[in-house]
Amino acid sequence: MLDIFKELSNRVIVFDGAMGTQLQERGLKTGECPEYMNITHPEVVFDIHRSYIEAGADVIETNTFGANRIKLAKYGLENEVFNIVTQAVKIAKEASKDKPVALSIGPIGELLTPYGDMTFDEAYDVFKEVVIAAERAGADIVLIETMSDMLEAKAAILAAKENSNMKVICTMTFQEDARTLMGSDPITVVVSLQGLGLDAIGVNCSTGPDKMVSVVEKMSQVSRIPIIAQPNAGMPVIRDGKTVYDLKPEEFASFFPLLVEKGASIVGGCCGTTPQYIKLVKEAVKDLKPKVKVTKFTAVASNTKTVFIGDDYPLRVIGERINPTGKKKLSEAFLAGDVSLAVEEAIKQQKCGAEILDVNVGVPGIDEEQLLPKVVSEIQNVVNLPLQIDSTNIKAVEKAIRILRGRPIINSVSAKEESLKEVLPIVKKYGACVVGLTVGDKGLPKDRHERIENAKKIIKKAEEYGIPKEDILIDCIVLTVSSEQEAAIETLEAIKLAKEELGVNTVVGLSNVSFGLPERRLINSTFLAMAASYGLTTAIINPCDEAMMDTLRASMVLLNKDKGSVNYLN
Ligand code: HCS
Repeated sequence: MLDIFKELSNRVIVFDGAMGTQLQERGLKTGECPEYMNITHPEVVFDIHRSYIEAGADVIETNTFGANRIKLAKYGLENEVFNIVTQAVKIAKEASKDKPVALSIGPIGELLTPYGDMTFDEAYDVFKEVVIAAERAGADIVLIETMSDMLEAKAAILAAKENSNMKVICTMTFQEDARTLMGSDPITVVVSLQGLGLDAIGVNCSTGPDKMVSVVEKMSQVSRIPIIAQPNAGMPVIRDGKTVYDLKPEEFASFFPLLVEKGASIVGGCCGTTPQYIKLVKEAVKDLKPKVKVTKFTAVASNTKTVFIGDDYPLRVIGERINPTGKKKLSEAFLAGDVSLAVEEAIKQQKCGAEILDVNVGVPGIDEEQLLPKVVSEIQNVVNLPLQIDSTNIKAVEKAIRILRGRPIINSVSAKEESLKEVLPIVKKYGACVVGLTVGDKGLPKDRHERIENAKKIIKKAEEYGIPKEDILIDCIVLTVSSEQEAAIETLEAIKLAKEELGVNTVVGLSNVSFGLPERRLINSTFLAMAASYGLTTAIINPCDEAMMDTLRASMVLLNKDKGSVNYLN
């Protein structure tokens, strides 16, 4: 059997083209169930697969795009998922012989909350049923396609990863403005989804190949995995009440060298394409080599926005206010299951200039596993900032991350064995970033060297789990200068060493530094400016503290990280 992922080092892989529009051309009427053709007209489906193989496709996609119980229920076929998927895989395998078969999974057809009523768990179960049937029938790859909502895509990816051993590919659909229907841009999609264990990520449907070029180009800026592009045969137009695609096969195929140049290494077709299109695509890419790229970056994301972190960017502000410690009202609200105060606080911090929000619901006696996901879900519905999930209860962290749109930071892992063992597998599984606390077996670090030793231990262990150091923010631990005056300078020096010796990003929560001193805001904001000049990349602060934010804006001008002083002047 052809291993397409190995083969990618030699050549571009070609998937097949459209199924739905091909079925229509071969007799499927409006209102009929396309996937039921696997049962009623297997010879038609077989013939489509064979034509694609003869055209040169390396991979065949099953006729299962809508074979989930929710979509099938529209035809009274909700109990036929297993039969339809089994039959679809069987037909594809017969037709493809030694070529891999990819299970096509399209959107459920109902929106997830808050856009609709479906929950993440319900979506997960719908996908799981399809995945299990397909693997049993012998499918090789899961191709999750035409997704508009990153959370629905995530439910499908996790259903595939957790219930099968098949390779998993996911393509999202972008509109002409290069955003999905739910507002996600190509960079945000890749940053958010690639770390979930995907084998390739990309774009399909919606537009023709011309409009896809810039989407692929953006994706490849942040992609650590192969990129797939499956365009339509041009933009759909309605003619005589029918949807048609106007781009001719020759013109369609002519864009593929450019798609490969911009970073696509797996290509194919979507609606309106036929075996003739795939034949010409195959010819167009047959002598091309996929581009080899090394992508190193640190970024987190919400549903609609990516925030890059690092030396080349301004110091990023993580809002610290959603934390009940020392806050009576917020603690009481959380205990009563009321998340409205946390949501208000999120909105307020966004207005004040936070770029990421820390979310902590840790009140003694609270059911964090239930509350943390609820708070995260409500906050992400109203605020478009990436989130930092802050809890020592790893089960609560995992539950919150599952239903989160975007890429979070997990706060935190320490250099202690049990913490590394508990937290890093979750960081890896969900492709998150993580705060690495430079606290080890000896407790709080006494100087810069102990901080760096602890940081090294975290980085090494993370690498063993396959987590690159770009995904770690080393917390250089701020202690109180009023009890130990050298504490602040040790933190600052550790920030510098972490950057220069270890090449990692850093974070601090800095209000501790001034504890017990008068004029705390003065000490805090001065320390922030100093930390910025030592190379700090991220700070956990109160973004509504004007002294802090003013100092930060001024520091960014002086450090040449606010080009044209744009933020400062505004
Ligand atoms: N592979 C599916 C995608 C539809 S958007 C089809 O029918 O061609």
